[in-house]
Amino acid sequence: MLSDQLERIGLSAWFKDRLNAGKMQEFQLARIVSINRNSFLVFDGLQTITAEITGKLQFNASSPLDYPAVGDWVYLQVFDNHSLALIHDIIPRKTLLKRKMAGKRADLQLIAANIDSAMIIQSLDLDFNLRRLERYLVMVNESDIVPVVLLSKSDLMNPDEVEKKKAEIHNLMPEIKVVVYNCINEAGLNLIKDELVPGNTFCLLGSSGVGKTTLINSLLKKELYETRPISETDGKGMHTTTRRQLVFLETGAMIIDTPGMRELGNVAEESGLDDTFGEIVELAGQCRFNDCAHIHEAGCAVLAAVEDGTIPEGRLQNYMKLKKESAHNEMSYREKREKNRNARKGVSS
Ligand SMILES: Nc1nc2c(ncn2[C@@H]2O[C@H](COP(=O)(O)OP(=O)(O)OP(=O)(O)O)[C@@H](O)[C@H]2O)c(=O)[nH]1
Ligand SMILES: [Mg+2]
Ligand SMILES: [Zn+2]
Repeated sequence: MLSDQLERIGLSAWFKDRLNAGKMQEFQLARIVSINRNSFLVFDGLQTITAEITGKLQFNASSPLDYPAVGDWVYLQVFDNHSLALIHDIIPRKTLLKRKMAGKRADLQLIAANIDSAMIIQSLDLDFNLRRLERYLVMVNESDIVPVVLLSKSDLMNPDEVEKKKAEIHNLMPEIKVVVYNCINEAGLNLIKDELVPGNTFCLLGSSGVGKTTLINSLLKKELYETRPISETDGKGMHTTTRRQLVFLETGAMIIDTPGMRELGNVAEESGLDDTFGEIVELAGQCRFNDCAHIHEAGCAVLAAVEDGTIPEGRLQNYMKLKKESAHNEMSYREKREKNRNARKGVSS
């Protein structure tokens, strides 16, 4: 029998349908709250327990995908009055937010599992950047997670500026919800609360210093997690949060705080690109040549749209850049090594 407390922390019908009857006889269920090296903090709706993964799970793991991520549901074996626990397996994931790190062998990093909606935060004063926003959107769209854009620190901007920035996003991506707020006088905070559907899991993404942790503290109505002012010299965040952390709000919504990313990493697949740059992909279908690269070709519908101002040039450039990265990622590790070796020998490929 599955108890209410698991439903309260996100165990919806989707997961219940995918539970293994045999494993349910042997183990209990819990959700990964945070990870510190080889030690996992899990919550079963009643207790927080420290756990490790079994040697078998470790032995069978062939990629980072095979290890638990924050937000994952796992089969847990609990010993000795909850002083020790073992994670035996991961329940199938509904969604998985991940990124590719350039040039590293173990180049896949799991950000969070079983997220319903990702909140991408940019601060209105220093961090607002459409190209970076597009990059985040590609990552989120690729995982089939609904994105919401939060523009923070509205107390530092005059309302006209705020409206202008909001309109810039709306003009490019009319289908994305944008919420303006700040944590000083809490304007807009209720709009964010409206987004936080009980039983759903959210994830905060964005550069260091945009106010991710401050938002969580505001929602909790207490200074539970550490925040730090951004640097006075370069206006950048101090990388205050160092670990992903699943937080349970009183309302029943769950929200994962993440450390600000130094580099966003590359995009992995084409799907997220197509979703994020839908209007460019659509126009590309109208180019005269099937293999149009939209650089200088005659009859290029994309360039015509840039020309007449429908598509900002920076957006097209960002699309091309991300597409190139994506193609590069498609190459296997071996191919990359080959290519680098040839480059060293002066062979062009
Ligand atoms: N003026 C103003 N400052 C804010 C607001 N929200 C956050 N801050 C400040 O911004 C600074 C950085 O906030 P954090 O919450 O630590 O930022 P973070 O996104 O969690 O950063 P990392 O953990 O490094 O990724 C702190 O000094 C906050 O007080 C806001 O709405 N208005
Ligand atoms: Mg933080
Ligand atoms: Zn074209």
